[in-house]
Amino acid sequence: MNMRSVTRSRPGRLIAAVVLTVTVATPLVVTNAASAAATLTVTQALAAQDGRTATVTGWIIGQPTATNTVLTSGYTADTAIAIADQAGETSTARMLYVQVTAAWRSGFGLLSNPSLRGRQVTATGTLTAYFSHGGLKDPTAMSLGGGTTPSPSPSPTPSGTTSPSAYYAAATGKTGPALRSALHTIIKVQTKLSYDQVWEALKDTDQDPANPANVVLLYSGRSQSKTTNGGGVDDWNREHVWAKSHGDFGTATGPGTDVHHLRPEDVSVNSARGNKDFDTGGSAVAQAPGCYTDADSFEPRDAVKGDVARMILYMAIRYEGDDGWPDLEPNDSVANGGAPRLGRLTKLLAWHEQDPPDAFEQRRNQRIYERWQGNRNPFVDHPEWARAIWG
Ligand SMILES: [Ca+2]
Ligand SMILES: [Ca+2]
Repeated sequence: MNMRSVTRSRPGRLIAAVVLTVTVATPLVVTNAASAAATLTVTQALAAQDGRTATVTGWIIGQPTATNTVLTSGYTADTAIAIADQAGETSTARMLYVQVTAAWRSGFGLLSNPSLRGRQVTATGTLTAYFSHGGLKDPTAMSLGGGTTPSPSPSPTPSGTTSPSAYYAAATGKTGPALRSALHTIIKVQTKLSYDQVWEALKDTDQDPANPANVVLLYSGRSQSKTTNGGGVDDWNREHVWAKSHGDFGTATGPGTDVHHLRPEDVSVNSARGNKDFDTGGSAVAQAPGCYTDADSFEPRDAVKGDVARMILYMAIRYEGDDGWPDLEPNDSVANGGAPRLGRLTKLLAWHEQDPPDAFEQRRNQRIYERWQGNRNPFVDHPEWARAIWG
C-alpha cells in the first residue's frame, strides 16, 4: 500500500483539475452554517481538545492513517480527513484530524472525492483526540467553502476567528478573584510552541508594518531584517519580557516559549536588560533610545511601556501554578532574584494606562491567537481588566 506521507504530486494536481469541473456542477454544501457559535481555526481547535462542541474551518490536506501519517494521494478510505490553516501545510502537528462518519462519506471522503484535497471545509463536531492526535469527531455538520481554488495566501481567513466577545464570554461582568479565575481558565487553553518555533512565530507576530522583510525590536525600536536572528553582534534574539530566571522556567516548552511575552531584541540590549525588574530611572541604554537602566531595574521606552506591562499581567494570569509551572505574580519589589515574581507592579499599572494598546500590539495579539497559540492577552483586548484585578 502506498503510505507516502505529505508530499506534492503533479499527477495528483492534474487529476484534481479534471475532477473539479464535476464537483462544481454538483455543489456539496450539505447544511447551512451550523450553530451561532464562532468558527475556530485549526490552531484554535488543536488548542481546545477538551470535548467541547465546535465549528472549525480549514483546508483539506489529505487522509490521516496514523498519528503522524497523512496520505496526500492513493487514498484508502472515506473515513477521515486532515485539515490545516494553510493549504500547503506539511507538518502533521499543525493538522486537525476530522472523523468522517457514514452520513458524510459520499460527500467528504477522499477515496470517493480525491479532488477535495486543497478545498476549504467547515465541520462541526466534538474536539477530542483521534488517531492519538488532535481531532474533531462525530460531525453534525460539514460544508465546503472558499471556492474551488485554494487561496494562495498563507494567512487564515479573518472571518474564521472567534470574536473577542465570544472568547471572553465566561469572564464578562466579573471582577476581582472571579475575573482572574475565569480569565485563567480561558487563556490556559493554548497550543504550546517549541523554543525553535518561537523564531518563526516572532518573524510573523513582530513584523514591521512598513516592511514585511523586517521585525521591530521591542526596546530599541529598530526595524531589522528577519533573517538576522542569532547570537552575534547586532543580531536579534528572543527576549523574555518576564525574565526566565524569575521562576527559573528556562526555555522548555511552557512559559519560556510563550510568545505572548517573547519579543525580538538586539543581543546587547537584551543583555543590558538581563533579568532586572522593571522600574524608572538609571542611565541611558546603548542602542535603545529612551530606555534606562541602573543596578536593579530597567525602564523601557515610552512607546512600549504599556506593552511590557500587559505582557507581565498576561503571564500572571496565564500561570497560576496548576500545570507544572510556577505561579507567576507581579509585586512591588526590584529585588526578586529567582522568585517567580516581577516588579514593580505599581509602575507597570501606571505604564499600562499611559500607553494603551495600539494597532501593532493588537495585530500581534490577533496573530498569536489565529496562527500560533490559539489564546489571547486579555489586557490588550480589555485594558480595564487590569484595575478590575489589581485595583
Ligand atoms: Ca505601546
Ligand atoms: Ca499567577
